[in-house]
Amino acid sequence: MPVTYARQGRIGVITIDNPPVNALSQAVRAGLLQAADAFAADDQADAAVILCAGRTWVAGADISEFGKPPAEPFLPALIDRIEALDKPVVAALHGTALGGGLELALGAHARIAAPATRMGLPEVTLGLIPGAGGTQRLPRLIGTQAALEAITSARQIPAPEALEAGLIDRIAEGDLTQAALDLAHDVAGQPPRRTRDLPAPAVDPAQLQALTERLARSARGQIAQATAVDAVREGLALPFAQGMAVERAAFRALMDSPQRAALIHAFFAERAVAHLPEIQGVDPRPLDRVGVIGGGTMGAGIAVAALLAGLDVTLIERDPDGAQKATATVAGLLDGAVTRGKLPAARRDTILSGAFRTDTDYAALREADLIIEAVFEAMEVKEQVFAALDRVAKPGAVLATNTSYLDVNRIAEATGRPGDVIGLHFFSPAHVMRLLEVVVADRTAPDVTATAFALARRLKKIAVRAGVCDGFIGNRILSHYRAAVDAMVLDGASPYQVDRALTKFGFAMGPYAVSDLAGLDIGYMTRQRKAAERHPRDRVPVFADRLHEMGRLGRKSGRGYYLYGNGAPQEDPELAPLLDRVRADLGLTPRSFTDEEIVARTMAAMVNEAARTVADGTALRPLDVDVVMLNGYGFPRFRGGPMHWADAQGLPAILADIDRFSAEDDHFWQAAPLLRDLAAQGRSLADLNEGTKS
Ligand code: 3H9
Repeated sequence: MPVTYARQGRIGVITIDNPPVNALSQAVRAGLLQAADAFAADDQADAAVILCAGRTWVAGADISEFGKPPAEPFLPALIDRIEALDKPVVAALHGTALGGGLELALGAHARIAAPATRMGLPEVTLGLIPGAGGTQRLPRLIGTQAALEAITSARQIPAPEALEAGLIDRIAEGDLTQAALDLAHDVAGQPPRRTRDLPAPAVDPAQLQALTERLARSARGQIAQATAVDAVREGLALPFAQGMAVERAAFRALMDSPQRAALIHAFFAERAVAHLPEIQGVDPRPLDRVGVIGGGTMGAGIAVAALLAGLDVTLIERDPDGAQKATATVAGLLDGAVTRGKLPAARRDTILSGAFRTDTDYAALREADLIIEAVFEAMEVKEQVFAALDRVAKPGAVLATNTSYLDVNRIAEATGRPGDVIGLHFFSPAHVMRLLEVVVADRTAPDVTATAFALARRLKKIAVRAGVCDGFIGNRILSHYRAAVDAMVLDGASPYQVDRALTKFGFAMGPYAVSDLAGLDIGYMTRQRKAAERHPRDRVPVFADRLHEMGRLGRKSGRGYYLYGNGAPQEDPELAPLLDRVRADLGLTPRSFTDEEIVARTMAAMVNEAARTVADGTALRPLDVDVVMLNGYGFPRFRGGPMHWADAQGLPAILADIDRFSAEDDHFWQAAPLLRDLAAQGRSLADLNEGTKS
């Protein structure tokens, strides 16, 4: 029984106990309805409290029920029933009161919260709007503007702010249950204060307009945010019951939308990646002291990520000058965290004077539980570092490389303890980006993999398991679709059009703007590295080499594909003639591409290579690819990731595109056998996410 009804003195106590997050499953809704009826019929109870067992108040509707046929009782009706009771009900919140959970609390007649409670309506992050009264009750309690801000941003409001805004009535001092019972005693005998009966607040058209414009930028391509604004505005202009009908209709329409399916896939996929079969039941090794080798952008970022998570960090640089620079970089990044309100200034000071130190001698890493190397990307350098680490690291220390493409098996063989070696591919800036590719080499011990996943949890990052290959999951797929994009530019597309088409599709940035940000020397070095293994039919982006030779390195040199001054990046009028010259030298006749064609080719290349990474085990499942591309490569979340997107298009449609492109270039465009097999069997990539909730 996930919901129980009992009585303490003259107060009815309704307890929800549905671990892990007390989601409002059908059983919970049915139980709540029964409990509400029991309370209504209980002459001995003058008021009731609703409490949750476990770590949190209700965190929302049960998302795993979405997309399935809805089952009664429906949440809006249940909340209406509770609100309509003629004896007061107190909601006692703790943990996170989210979505339908907060809506349930809004239907109660008084709300009390433990001091650390956070409240929010995160439905837009799932492609939905609040569907159980949130758009109509929240504005009545805290005003239209504040409600719109909360709903469209999905922000979690801390208890003190909620109290000030009028969202809750009290913050519990001491024991929450006792404080809730006290509040119930205080309101017992009074007429219930129903949120629905509060006057609908005014809507300021100018503020609404400003919000709509802001959302057009911040929620580009997404439909839920604008739908939420409309539901609040239209609903508040009507009597409550009609306002609820407006909300319900909009909620139902979104429930049927591909964006909802994509965003919920992303939600469950991000959790599924942590359930790695090979480490089930395996204890991670102890992890308190971290060593970082190399204090460049990456090393300093990793050090800061670890420091912010409360770990002790020793950073090794080559000489005192390097160590001093690294300290300055780390201090600068910590300052940034203070400025952004992520770190109290006092904690920065204790970190810098206690948990963080630099050294120039590997011997300082003798006590480290985990050592992460972030030195120059060259096999000989890495091998030297690992051989040296082998001499100083204590037995059982995890030895990690932050390489983004090198062979982790070879690096592991440079030590006498390959079982302790693993790849930890952080993304830059490492203290901000949430993705961590955990590269498991042939001989990596399971408890080393478990330690990597435990580290990710501690750093609040999303770890995805990857196998060893050039580029692992993300960079391997990137280099393949990047080749498709560069081929279009060779054939006549403008890099600016490519960037526009792909940002319109939803990518955070276009590939050429990304090149400028990373530095054109990065791609140049990669091409040099791979030149020897190049196939005669591989198409070389000669224009990129030309720009590099001209010293146009991107943002850092003020000029790459774009021009960088004080304002926004500008298109460079000299780029088109340069491209024309390159094409003429290669004997290519330029042709035009539509935006749709650009997207189709980019996506087909991405999906094709992604299917190969799944087929050869580099990625465990299609959902692992999706999580990598969503969190490390700016793939639009509302499209769910390339594998989810491919299923939504239908694999036969993707294959038809690949076959069409293959008629021009059958060297690059060869359909992955996995795609062909799945399509022939009428199956989807999602079928391979077997045993997961997505
Ligand atoms: C909604 O409410 C619609 C209504 O307006 C209208 C309805 C008519 N359902 O994240 P964690 C699972 S929309 C089902 O790792 P944390 C999760 O998959 C909903 N399952 O923990 C995981 O399972 P597993 C609005 C859920 O401590 C486990 O619980 N609400 C749900 O890092 C632990 O989750 C939201 O969008 C759910 N609602 O974070 C809130 N939530 O162990 C979504 C979680 O098998 N949830 N699970 O992998 C969250 O944001 C976080 O889970 C929360 C806890 C902050 C609560």
